Amino acid sequence: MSEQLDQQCVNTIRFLSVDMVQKAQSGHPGLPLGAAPMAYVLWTRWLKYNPRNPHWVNRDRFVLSAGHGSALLYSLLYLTGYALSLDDIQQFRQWGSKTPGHPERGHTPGVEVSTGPLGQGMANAVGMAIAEAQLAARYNRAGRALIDHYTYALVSDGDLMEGVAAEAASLAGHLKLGKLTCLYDDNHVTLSAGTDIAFTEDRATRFRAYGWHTIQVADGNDLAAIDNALRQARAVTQRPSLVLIRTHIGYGSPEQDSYKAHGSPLGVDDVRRTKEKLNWPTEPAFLVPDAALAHCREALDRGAKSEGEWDDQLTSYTRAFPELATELKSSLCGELPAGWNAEIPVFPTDAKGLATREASAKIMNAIASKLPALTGGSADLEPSTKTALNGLGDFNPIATTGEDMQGSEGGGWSYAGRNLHFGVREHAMGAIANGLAAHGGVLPYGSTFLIFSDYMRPSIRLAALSHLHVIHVFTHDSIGLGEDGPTHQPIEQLANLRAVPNLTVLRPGDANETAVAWQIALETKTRPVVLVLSRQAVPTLDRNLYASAQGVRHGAYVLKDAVNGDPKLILIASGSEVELIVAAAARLEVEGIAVRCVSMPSWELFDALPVGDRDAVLPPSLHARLAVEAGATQGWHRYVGDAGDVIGVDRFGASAPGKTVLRGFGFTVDNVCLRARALLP
Ligand SMILES: Cc1ncc(C[n+]2csc(CCOP(=O)(O)OP(=O)(O)O)c2C)c(N)n1
Repeated sequence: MSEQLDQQCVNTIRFLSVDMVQKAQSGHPGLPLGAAPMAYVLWTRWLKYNPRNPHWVNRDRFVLSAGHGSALLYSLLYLTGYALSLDDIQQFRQWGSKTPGHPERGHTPGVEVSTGPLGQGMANAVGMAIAEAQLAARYNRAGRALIDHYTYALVSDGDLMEGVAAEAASLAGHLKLGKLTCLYDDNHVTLSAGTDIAFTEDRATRFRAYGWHTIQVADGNDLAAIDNALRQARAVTQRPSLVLIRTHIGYGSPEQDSYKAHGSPLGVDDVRRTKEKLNWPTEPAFLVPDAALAHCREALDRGAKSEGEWDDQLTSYTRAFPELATELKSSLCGELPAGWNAEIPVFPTDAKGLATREASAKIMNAIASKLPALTGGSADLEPSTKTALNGLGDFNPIATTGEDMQGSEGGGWSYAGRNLHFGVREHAMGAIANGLAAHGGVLPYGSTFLIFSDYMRPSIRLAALSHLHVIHVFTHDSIGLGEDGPTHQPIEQLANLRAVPNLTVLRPGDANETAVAWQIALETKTRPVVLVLSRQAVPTLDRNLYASAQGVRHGAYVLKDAVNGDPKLILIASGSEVELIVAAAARLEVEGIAVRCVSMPSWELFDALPVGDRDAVLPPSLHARLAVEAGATQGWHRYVGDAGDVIGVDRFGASAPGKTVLRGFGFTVDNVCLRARALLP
C-alpha cells in the first residue's frame, strides 16, 4: 500500500475528529491527532472485525480506554463501514445522536464498552481477555479453534495512572494473558499539565515487573514501527503486551505537546493552521477522500470473509461436537438452559437457620453444574463470602490436574477453571467483571464484603449504565457482622447502591428468599444485580405459616398479615431484620394489635410494580408503619411516610460480638415493639 494513501487515511481520521470537535464546540482533539497512526495500523492491518456484524462472537475486541478520545473511535467506525453515517459524525455530542461525548456501549454500533472514567476500559479489556481464554480452553478442540481472538486497548497516561488499571494489569501479568495488547498513547501530557509534574515512573519497567512484555515505539507517526510492534506483540503468547508509543498530543496543531490541546476545540484559526501544516485541504470540513474511504472500507470484505470462514468452522464444529456447540451457543446468547434451576434446594423450616451467605453457597453450587456460563470469584474473601464453585476448577495459567495449591476449589488449575481469583483487587474485580459480561459467553459474578463495595462503585455504576449482566455477592452486610468493628460494618452502602439507576439490589431475609434472589439475579439480563447477604445465621421461616418466598419477585410482599385481616400497623424489614419484625408482630398480636409483616428485599423490584400492586402491600390509608433495617435510614421514609418511623443505623458501628452490637443499636424485639406501639393513635 502506498505511503501516500496511508498518510491520507491517517489524516482523514485526524481531521474528521478535529472537525467533529470543532463543530460541536466541545471535545478532545489532542488524542486523535496524536494517536491516529496507531489506530489506523491496528484497524486496517491487525484487528479482526466485521463492521456489518458488530456482535460477531469471534471478533477481536477493541477498547478505547481513554474514552475522551471518542472522536477517534467514531471516525474509525464510520470509515471502516459500521452503521454510522457522516451525518452521525457531524452530530457529535448532540442530543440523541449516535456519537455521544464518551463511547457508550449499546448506543453506537461497534462500541464494546462505555469508557471515560479512566482506567476502567483497560481493566475491562483484561476481563475480555480472561473470557476469551476461558471459553477457548473450555470449548476449542484439536484443530478447531472456535474461540480465538485478540483483545486490544488504547490506553493513555490517565489510564496508566489510575489504580484500577494497575490492579488489573497486575492480575493480567499473573494470568499470562498473551492475547491482550495495550497500545499506550505515550504523549507526556494530560488534562492539566505535562506528565513531568505527577507521573514520572518508568512505565515499561513497571509493566515488566507485572509480567508483561513491553515494546517501545520511538515515533508514533512511524507506521512500519507500529506494525512491527504489533507483530511482536502477537508473537509473545505467554505475556500480555504493552506497546509504548511515543506520540505528540495535538500533533500538527499550534498547541502540539501542550495540555491546551487535550480537551478544547482548536478554534477556527488553529484548525486551519493544523490542516495547512499537515498538508490537508482547509475546506471543506469533514473531508473524506474517496481513496481513503475505499481503503478503510476494505474492512467490509475482510470482515465478511473472516466471519464467513468462522461460520463454516462453527458448522463443522457443531457436527463434530453437537452437545458442546449447543452449550456454547446457549451461553453466547445469554440463555438459561432448560432445567438450570431444577436442583435449587428448598430449605426446611429451621428456627436456628443459616446465614444467607451459607444458603447462597448451596444455591450457587446447585446451579453451577447446570449453568455452564456461570463463572466468578472473590477478591480474596472466598472462605468468608462462600462463593466457590466446588470442583469446577481454578482459572490459572498453570495447567495441573492436582489440587496442590492453597485455596484451590478443586477440579484442577487451568484456563478452563470457572473459579476466578481476583486477589485483593476489588476495584479491578468490578471492572474485569464488566469486561467478562461485555465479552459474552460467560455470566460473571464477583464477591466481597458489602463494605468494600465502596471500592467497586465506579465499575458497578458503569455496569448499570451499560446494561451489563454482572452479579455481585456482597456479604457481611451489617453491623451484625460483629467484632471486625466500624471499619468493616456497612452503614450507608445499601443506600449508596440503591441510588444507582438500573441496578437491582436484593437483601433476602432467609435461605428460601436467597434462592429466589439468586434466580432473579440470573434471569435479569439487562442490568447488574447485587445480592446482599448476612454473615450471621437467620431463621428459615416456615412457609406454611408465612407467604411463599416467591414474593421476593415483587420486591416487597406480605409475609404474614394481621390475624383478623385488618391490620392497623405495618412492620417492614429486609434481610436479617425480617426475623425481628416477625417476632415483634407475634408479640403485638398477643397484645391485640393487628400487624402486617412485610418483607422488602428489593426497593427496585417493588418500585417497578404497578401502583395498585404496591398499594396492596402498603395500603395508602395505613399510616402506622415501621421499617427496620440495619443500615442508614436514608430513603426509608419513602415507604413509611411522614407518619412512620425507621429503626436503622445513622452512625458508625462498634466492635463487639454481633448480637451485642445489634442489641446496642436497638435491633431487639423489645425495641421494635416499643417503637411500633408509639405509632398507634
Ligand atoms: C477517573 C477519571 N478522572 C478524571 C478524568 C478527567 N480526565 C479526562 S482526560 C484526563 C487526563 C488526560 O490525560 P491523558 O490520559 O494522558 O489523555 P490525553 O491528554 O493524552 O488525551 C482527565 C484527568 C476522567 N475522565 N476519569
